[in-house]
Amino acid sequence: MKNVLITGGAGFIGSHVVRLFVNKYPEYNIVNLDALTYAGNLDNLTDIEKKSNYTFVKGNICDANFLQELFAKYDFTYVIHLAAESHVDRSISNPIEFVMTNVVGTVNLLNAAKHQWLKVGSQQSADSSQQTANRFYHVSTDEVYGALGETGFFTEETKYDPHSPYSASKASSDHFVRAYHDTYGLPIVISNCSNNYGSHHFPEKLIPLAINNICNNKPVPVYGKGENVRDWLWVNDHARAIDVILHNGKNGDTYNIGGHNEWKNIDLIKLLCKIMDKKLNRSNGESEKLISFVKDRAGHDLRYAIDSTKLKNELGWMPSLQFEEGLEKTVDWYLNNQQWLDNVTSGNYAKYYDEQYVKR
Ligand code: NAD
Ligand code: TDX
Repeated sequence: MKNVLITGGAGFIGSHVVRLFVNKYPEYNIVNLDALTYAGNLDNLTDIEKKSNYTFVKGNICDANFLQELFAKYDFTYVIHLAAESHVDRSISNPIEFVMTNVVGTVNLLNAAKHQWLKVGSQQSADSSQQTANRFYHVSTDEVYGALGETGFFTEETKYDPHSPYSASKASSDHFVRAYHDTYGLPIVISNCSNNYGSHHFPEKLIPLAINNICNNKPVPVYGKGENVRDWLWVNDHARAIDVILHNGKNGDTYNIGGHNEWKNIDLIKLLCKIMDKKLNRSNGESEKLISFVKDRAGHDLRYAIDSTKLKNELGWMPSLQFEEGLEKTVDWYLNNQQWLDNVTSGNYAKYYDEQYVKR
């Protein structure tokens, strides 16, 4: 039985990755390590929490000693690292938390993996073509590439040019992961994905925030003129890509993941309003009246768009779902899970799982 560490597995994307791996790989013992910050919610995983190949551990990646003990206990074969502070607006008001978790936390994890996998006397070398039994998979974002103008795409060769404290912290963590590969020969792989959407998305992010506000007849804040463009990918397709890259990606390589699905924020919100009118039996155009243009985000990147040709050509991955269908599915999920939404908006979801904590 291989032990597989997934960090941040109680968050939005992490919970989908945990679910996929627990269900698809009964031969893996999936250890979900999560600090349960405001964004981590064990209610995201109630359908799989009792499975025998799943273990939850509450812990913080900023605690280096705790990580070394955890690696010694489980001797992980793979690490899939998703734990992060993930919201750009929060990074603007509190950058240091992003440095601590996204940079220091990632380096702590790298150190723990290096300590466990590259013991003194091991035959590992810094040869990037070497395939090894272990793998440190770092989940990153397209935001490290900065902003595009009206045309063009981010490829794996695009120069890093982060603008927000969030993207700067993610860029820094990406550099550290590559440095551990180049310097110590740590077997790594990195993926940079575009904006995800789907179920269990915390309602501070654009799509779930808009759904929640429309339901409650509250204004839907659109930053600036709503001209900024994002490339949206269904979260389950991201999880599928992570599965493919973990198992078949090349040691030391980077893969871009995206849906070729660009939307101006204002067009996306208008589409969402139309879907919501239909679902809530409102007259056509009623939800759109809630759109409220507000002050722009500082340093707001104009456009992101991912070229995922490498992933398609080398590993055969393609998005599985059309955006309109995925958005409707997402709306349905939120309408059918009002209790989840009420719990996360009230902060009433922090559960204690003392018996499973790893003692410090
Ligand atoms: P999220 O904020 O929903 O979840 C983050 C999880 O990490 C939470 O469960 C939280 O409790 C946990 N966590 C935070 N700090 C921690 C710490 N110090 N120790 C242990 N656990 C901690 O984030 P998400 O949207 O699911 O993003 C997951 C990863 O994917 C992040 O690395 C993010 O940068 C990346 N990413 C996200 C998107 C997106 O559209 N959401 C796109 C591309 C890449
Ligand atoms: O209320 C809002 N109004 C608005 O117009 C919010 C919350 C956002 N926006 C705009 C800002 C962006 O142009 O909508 C777009 C999407 O915003 P977010 O949902 O905050 O996502 P973004 O900033 O693009 O970052 C997301 O994608 C990349 C994730 O939060 C990151 O973790 C991921 O790396």
